[in-house]
Amino acid sequence: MTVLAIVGATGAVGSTMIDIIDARETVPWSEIRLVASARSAGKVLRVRGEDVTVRLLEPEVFDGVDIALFDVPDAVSAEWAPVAAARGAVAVDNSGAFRMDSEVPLVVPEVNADEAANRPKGIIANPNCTTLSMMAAMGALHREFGLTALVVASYQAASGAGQPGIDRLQAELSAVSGQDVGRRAGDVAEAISAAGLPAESPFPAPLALNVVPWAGSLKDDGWSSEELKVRNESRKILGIPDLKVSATCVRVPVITTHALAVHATFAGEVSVDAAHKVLGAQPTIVLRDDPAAGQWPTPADAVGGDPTVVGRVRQALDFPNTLELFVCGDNLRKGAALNTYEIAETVAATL
Ligand code: 2RA
Repeated sequence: MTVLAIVGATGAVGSTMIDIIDARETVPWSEIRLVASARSAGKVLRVRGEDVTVRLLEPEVFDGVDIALFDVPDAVSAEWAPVAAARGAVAVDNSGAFRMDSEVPLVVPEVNADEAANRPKGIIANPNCTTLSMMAAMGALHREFGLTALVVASYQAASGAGQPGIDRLQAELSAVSGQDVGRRAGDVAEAISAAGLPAESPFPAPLALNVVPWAGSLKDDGWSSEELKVRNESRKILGIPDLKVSATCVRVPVITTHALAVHATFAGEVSVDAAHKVLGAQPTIVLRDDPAAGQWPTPADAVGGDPTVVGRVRQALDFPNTLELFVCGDNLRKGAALNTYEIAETVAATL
C-alpha cells in the first residue's frame, strides 16, 4: 500500500504528471492524492480513469502519504516539503528551494539514482528543466569520457514560465498573426499592445517573432539565476564540483521543449562515432543525427515525448577534446514532471 500525493496537481507540470501516470501500464500506488491551494481545492480531475477531488494543502493531507511530489513555487515548497517529510513522506521537490542544499540529493535517475537513498531531510530535489534537458546526454558521455568543461546556450520554451507563459505566447502569436510586423524596431510590441494584451508579461520583452536573452532573475555581475542554475546543478548532478561551466540562457517562441547547444570538453579526444555509440546505447536518448538526410533534433520532434533527442554531434574544429551537440528535451516532461515521477518510482521500489 504505497500512497502518492501530488502537490500542485492543477498546474502545467502537475497536469503533465497526471498524463504521465495515466500512460503508465502499471503504477505502484494504492492511492493517488491530489493536493492544491485553496484556489483549486475541490476541483475534480480524472486520474487513471477515476475522478479524484483535489484536496487542500494542509498538514493533515500528508498523513499516510509515502511519497509527496511538489510542483509548486519555491516559497510553497520551502514551507511545505518539510511538513510532508515531518509527517513521514519522502518529498520529491521540483522547485528551486532545495536543489543546492548539501543535505538534499539532486537526482536524475539515469545519472545518479543511487543518491536518492541518501536523503537526511527526507527531501529529494528535481533539477531545473534547462539543466535536465542535457543531463541524460552529459551523464552518459561523462561516464565514458570524463567531462571537464561545458559551454551551453539554451533556447527555452515559453512553458518554462508555466501556464502563464504558454497563455502569453499564444496571445502574442494571435496578436501578430497576419500583421506586417518584424521590419521595424518596436512594431511587434505595438501590435501586441494594439491587440489589448496587458503590458505585464511573464517575459521581459515580446516573445512572438523574437528571442529574449533572459530567463530567471538578475544575479551578481549580470548573470541570470537560470544561468547559475545550469552551472551549479550540472556540477552537483554529475558529481564534478570543479566542472567548468558557462551558460547563456535565451527564451524563444516555442511553446514546449527546451533546446541546448552544448560545447562539451572531455579529458581526451572523443570521436563522433564513439559519442554516437554511447548516446545510442542510452535508453532515454533518441539519436537523430544525419544532417545529409535532414535529420537533427528540433523541439517539434521532442515535444510530448519522454526521450531527450540528441544530434548535430561534431568534433569542434579548433577546440581539442571538445564535442558540439544539440539536445532537445520536453521541459514539462523530462524537464519536470517525468523526472520527478521517475524519482518517485525509484524511491517506491525501495519502500
Ligand atoms: C524556465 N527553467 O524555463 C525555467 C523553469 N523552471 O523558465
